[in-house]
Amino acid sequence: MGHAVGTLKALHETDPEVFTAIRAEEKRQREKLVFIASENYASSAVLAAQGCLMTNKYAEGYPRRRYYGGCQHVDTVEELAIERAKQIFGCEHVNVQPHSGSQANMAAYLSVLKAGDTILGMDLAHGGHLTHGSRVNFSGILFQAFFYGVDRTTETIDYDAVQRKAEECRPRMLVVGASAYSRVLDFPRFQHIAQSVGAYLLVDIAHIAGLVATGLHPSPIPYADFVTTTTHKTLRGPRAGMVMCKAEHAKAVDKIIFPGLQGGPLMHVIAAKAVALKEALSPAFRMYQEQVIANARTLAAGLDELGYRIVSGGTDTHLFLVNLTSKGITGKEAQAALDAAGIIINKNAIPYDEKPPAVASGIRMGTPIVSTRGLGQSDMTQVVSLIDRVLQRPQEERVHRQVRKEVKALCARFPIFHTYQHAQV
Ligand code: DSN
Repeated sequence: MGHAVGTLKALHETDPEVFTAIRAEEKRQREKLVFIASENYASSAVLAAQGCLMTNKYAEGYPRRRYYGGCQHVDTVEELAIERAKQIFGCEHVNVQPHSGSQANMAAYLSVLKAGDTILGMDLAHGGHLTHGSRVNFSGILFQAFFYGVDRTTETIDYDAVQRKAEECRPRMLVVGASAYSRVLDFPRFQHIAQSVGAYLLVDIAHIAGLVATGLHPSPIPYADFVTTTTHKTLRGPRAGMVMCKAEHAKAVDKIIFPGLQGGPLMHVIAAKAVALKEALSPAFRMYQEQVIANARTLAAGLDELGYRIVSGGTDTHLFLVNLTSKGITGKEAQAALDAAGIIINKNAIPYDEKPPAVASGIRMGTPIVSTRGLGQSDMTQVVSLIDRVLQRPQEERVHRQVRKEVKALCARFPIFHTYQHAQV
């Protein structure tokens, strides 16, 4: 107990195995080019808060209404997180306690629905999310789930088809949001569809939260009953969730999160959410989000020029899907080859994919991480060429080696984790 709070030196002495794994992960994050659309590098300030001693505190309840004594300081951080979320998103109410996006969605559902009710969400196979009704997830186990998807030709949401589907299945809740859809979502239209069948509207902005926060994607707040998000994707905070809602649902949402679904809130994570939300209020954060979109567009356009088919023809956001069918390579093969070359992406089903998800015909690429490192559009042009060299010869180790070297050199031009680097043990 003699060390300064939370030092790597203490970790090294107590548990060299975990210390070594963390150091190895740090090196991986430093030296690889990551294009996983849902990942980001949280700032040193966010990491410091998330690793802080507020993890020691129990604080069931809400600020100034806790079940434990000694909550003055955790109340401060939770109130800061709440104020900042309201300021950024303009929501009437927010609960910052969900441990994850999945729990945030569960809370939104269970605040107004009961088991067996009908929900209508975007099909996972078309870019939706597991928690929007997939039968292997709580949302598909608890509720009767129906799905809408994208049009086969345009590969964008066909709103008339969503309307027809809603009229057929009469959901109690219409669920909007995606993890692999690159186009702007039309929230007024979704609200119109929900209202026409008497459904609640839940919009999950986990992927696009940073873009919504900075006005680079329209906000669903005026249209939706519930807006959920994770805080670690484009929003660049700690790994966690948040639920925003209309004032009329505030009591039900708070009650279902605690005591309904969770016990003690993770106060260290809530402190880190407050920090991330402060960062999201800065002009630099808007510039960052602009760069995220510009980088995604440049990357997609560059790949398109080399004959890679971009699903829906391009992107309005931080991500896009590449259909690799015409290149004669599966998503799984592409992921493995790029990984060997130091470029991290994930295989992804494309709409109407004939291959199983574990193989997939496509890959998903996102630019939140590389933009946090500081890479710009000219670097994206270099990345296009690196990716193409690997995917032209996915089996050739010589190519992997050469590209890996170039990736490492590119990463070295954009260093990250200064504090870790200087934390000598
Ligand atoms: N697993 C996340 C993603 O990669 O999009 C969503 O929860």
